Amino acid sequence: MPFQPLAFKRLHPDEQRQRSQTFLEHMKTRRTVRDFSTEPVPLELIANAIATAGTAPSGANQQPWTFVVISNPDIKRQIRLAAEAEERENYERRMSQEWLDALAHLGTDANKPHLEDAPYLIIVFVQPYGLSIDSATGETKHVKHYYATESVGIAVGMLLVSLHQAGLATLTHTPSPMGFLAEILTRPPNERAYVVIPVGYPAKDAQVPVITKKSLDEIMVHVE
Ligand code: IYR
Repeated sequence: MPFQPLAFKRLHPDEQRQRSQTFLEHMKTRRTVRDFSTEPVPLELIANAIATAGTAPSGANQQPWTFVVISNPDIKRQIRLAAEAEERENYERRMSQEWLDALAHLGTDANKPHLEDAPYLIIVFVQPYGLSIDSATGETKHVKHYYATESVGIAVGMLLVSLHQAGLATLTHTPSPMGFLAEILTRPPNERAYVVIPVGYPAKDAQVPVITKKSLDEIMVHVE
């Protein structure tokens, strides 16, 4: 495997501080949105965000992800109906009272109009293994992917940051179980749905719950 010199631009300490502070302030304004406008979004912004996610580090650089972008109204409707059916089971039967209590302050329920309202749904799939054709035998081989779920988690984080940076709103939605997504989208057998991300502009009257994030003191431990 060939190596090459790292292209790395060293920044002035003042610029480092400035950039990191500005970025933090911008990221503090990101909120999960559940009320979407139907206003269209340029596909280029979605494509750039996915390309950004594709720069993520991954186990053995295997890049075990697929991002399916849906704008087709019929497919969005199918996904909404299937997701709502699963979520009704969740809210009415499968989720424990403890889980429902933990969620109550977010005001969520089994109705998912955002799955149709948002101009785009990005369905992220994880590939626990890859498929390759053995050139000698012609047989399909399974190639194990290492740290696939961790890798996709990192890529999704970068996707959300890119979409926020582009002035778009997102929702990280994990209907459970998610098997219906691979079915509706006829994905290959080595892909498992990981998360559904409606993307668009917030509805004019969008409301978000009043929540706080843990302070730095609570989440950072410095071992000197
Ligand atoms: N998937 C369900 C329930 C849900 C679960 C968690 I954990 C949340 O942070 C939010 C919702 C739903 O989407 O309604």
